[in-house]
Amino acid sequence: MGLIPEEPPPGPARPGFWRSPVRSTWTTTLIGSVLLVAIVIVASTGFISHAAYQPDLGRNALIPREKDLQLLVFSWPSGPSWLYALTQGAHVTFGLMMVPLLLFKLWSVIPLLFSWPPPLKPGEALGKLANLLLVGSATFQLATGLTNAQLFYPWHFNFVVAHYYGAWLFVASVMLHVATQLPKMRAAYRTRADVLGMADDPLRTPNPGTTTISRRGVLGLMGASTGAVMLTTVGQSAGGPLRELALFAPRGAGSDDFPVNKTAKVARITQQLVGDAWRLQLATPDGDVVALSREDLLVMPQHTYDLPIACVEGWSSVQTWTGVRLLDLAVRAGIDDAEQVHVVSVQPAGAFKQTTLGRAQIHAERGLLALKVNGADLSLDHGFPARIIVPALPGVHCTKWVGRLEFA
Ligand SMILES: Nc1nc2c(c(=O)[nH]1)N[C@H]1C(S)=C(S)[C@@H](COP(=O)(O)O)O[C@H]1N2
Ligand SMILES: [Mo]
Repeated sequence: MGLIPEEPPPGPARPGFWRSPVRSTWTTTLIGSVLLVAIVIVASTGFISHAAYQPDLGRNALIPREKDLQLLVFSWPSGPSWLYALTQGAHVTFGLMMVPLLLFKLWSVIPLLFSWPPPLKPGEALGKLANLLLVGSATFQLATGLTNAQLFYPWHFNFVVAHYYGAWLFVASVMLHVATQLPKMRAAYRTRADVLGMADDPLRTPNPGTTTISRRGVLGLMGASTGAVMLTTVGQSAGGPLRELALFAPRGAGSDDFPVNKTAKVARITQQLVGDAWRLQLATPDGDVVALSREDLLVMPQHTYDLPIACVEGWSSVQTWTGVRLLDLAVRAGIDDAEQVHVVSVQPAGAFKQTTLGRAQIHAERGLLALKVNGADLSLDHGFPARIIVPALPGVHCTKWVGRLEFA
C-alpha cells in the first residue's frame, strides 16, 4: 500500500484542480433527475419497439426466442394507427436529447473520475467498474442509435441485436446506479442545495474559480441545448411546420413527398419483377396457388384510409392509402379465420424481403394490401405494384413490392 503516495500527483487528481463553483451534489442531482426521466422514456419505448417487431412470429425474430430476455412480448395491436409513430418518434427524439444531457451530467461529476487515492478496496473498485459500465453502455447505446438513425453503419455487427442487448446492460447499470445514489439524491432534495455538506461534498471544489456562469446558467444552457435537439428532431414525426426544422431526419426532411426507406434501385427491383407479368401469389392451405394480377386486385372491393408509415429510425408520415383488405385476401385464399400471414417481396434479397403478421394485423379493418397512395398508383420506390399498410405497424413490416402471401 505504501506504493501509493498519500499526496495526489499534480494534475486533475489534486483537490482544487477542478474549480467550477457550480459543481455540487445538488447540481448533479438536478441534472441526473432530468436525465433519468429521458432514460425511462427511451428505455420503455425501446422495449415497446422490440415488441412491435413481433419476435414471437417466426421469421421476425432477430434474436432467437430462447435468448430473448424480453419479459413483455405481447401481440402488437393494430390501433390506434399513430401508436408506433408516437412510441418510436419519442424513442428517437428523447434518445437524441440524451446526448447533451449526458454530456452535462459527465461534466458535473468529472472530478470523481480522478479522485485520490485510486480505488484499491474491492468495494471501491467495484463501484468504479459499475460506473465504467454505466458510461460505457450509455455511450454505446447513443452511438449505435444515432448512427442507425443517420443510416451510417460503420460497425460489423447487427444493429438490432447489439442495441437490444446493450439496452439491457444499460438499464441494469442505471438501476444499480440509481439505487446506490438514491440516499445522496434524497439528501440533496431534502436540504435543497448549497447547505448540503459544504465541507464534505466531494463535488464541491475547495478552490473555486471566479464565477463565469451561475448554476442557473448551466441548467439554462442544458435546457437550451436539449430543447434545440428536440426542436430539430421532433418534426420528422410530429410533422407540420416543425418538419422543416427536422435537421436530423436523413430521409427527405422538408420535402412534400414522403420519405423512401429503400429505393427500388437499391432493392434491385427490375421492371421484369413488377411489370405486366407480375402476379400476387396467394398460397392456399392445400398447397395450391391463386395468382392475381393487379387488375384482378383492382376489381376487388377497394378501401381508402389515412395511415402513417412509421420507421424505426423515428420518422413517420401520414398518407392516404387505397387497396384491398388483407382479410378479403385471406378469404380469397380460402381461409376464413387466418391467424398469420407470411409476406414475401419479389425483391431478390435483403433483410426486409419478408415478414410475418399476426391476427390483429390481418383482421384490422384498415389492414391493406395497398395499390395506390394519394389517389395515384404507388410509385416504384413506394412499392408498386402492391405493398402492406396496417395501422400501428412499424414501417419495417410494411413490405413493398409484395409477390406472395401465405395465410395460415
Ligand atoms: N421489400 C421491402 N419492403 C420494405 C423495405 C425494404 O427494404 N424492402 N423497407 C421497409 C422499411 S424499414 C420501411 S420504414 C418502409 C418505408 O416505406 P417507404 O419507403 O414507402 O416510405 O418500407 C418497408 N418495406
Ligand atoms: Mo424502417
